[in-house]
Amino acid sequence: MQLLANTTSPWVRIARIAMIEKGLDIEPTIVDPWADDPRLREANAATRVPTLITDDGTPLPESLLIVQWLERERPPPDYPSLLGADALTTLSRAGIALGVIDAAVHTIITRKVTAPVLFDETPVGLRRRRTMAEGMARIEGIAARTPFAGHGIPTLDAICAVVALDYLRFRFADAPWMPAMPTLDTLSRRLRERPSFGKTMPH
Ligand SMILES: N[C@@H](CCC(=O)N[C@@H](CS)C(=O)NCC(=O)O)C(=O)O
Repeated sequence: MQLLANTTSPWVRIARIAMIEKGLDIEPTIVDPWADDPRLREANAATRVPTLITDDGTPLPESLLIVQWLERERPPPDYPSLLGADALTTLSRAGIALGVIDAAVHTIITRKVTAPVLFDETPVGLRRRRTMAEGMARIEGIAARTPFAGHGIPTLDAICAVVALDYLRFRFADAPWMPAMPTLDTLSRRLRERPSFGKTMPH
């Protein structure tokens, strides 16, 4: 099994955390998706990370498909459930964080082809920023009212929330529009003690 990955992508991190929590702690194969690495291009027509290549050589792109496959291949009770007892609530919460991650990655990628100010201050750039700020404020509110499963095995909502938070701290460190997120910061610090989160911090 091979995981084509890089060290910054939040999508890669979701897949890696899920794999490690399911007992598949394999060393990722680091590739640069922007350099059109031939191994990545062959395995994934979209040339994006993460792309998993299973033991029988089947390429599996898309972080959430990898999560879905893991849940099917390594189901509870032998392995931890990534969906928890209330799958709908878990997925609904995860959906907010995924919107944030998408907006953040979109902003960073668009900056590659335009000057930062040019994109960030455009109507679309401001819309992406609003998604990040509002999405994280909502997740923070939810986490403060009904804690994520931060004490036990993290489910997909906690994984996505912390991946979103750590990615924003990594890419938009001093952004004045970032809401205060004390509950999520605490959750992130606590989960970082787990190898799945600790060894996959963006860098
Ligand atoms: N929906 C995909 C998104 C993957 C993605 O966009 N990966 C980025 C890195 S953050 C990438 O490889 N980009 C290269 C490109 O867009 O050409 C997933 O969930 O895996």
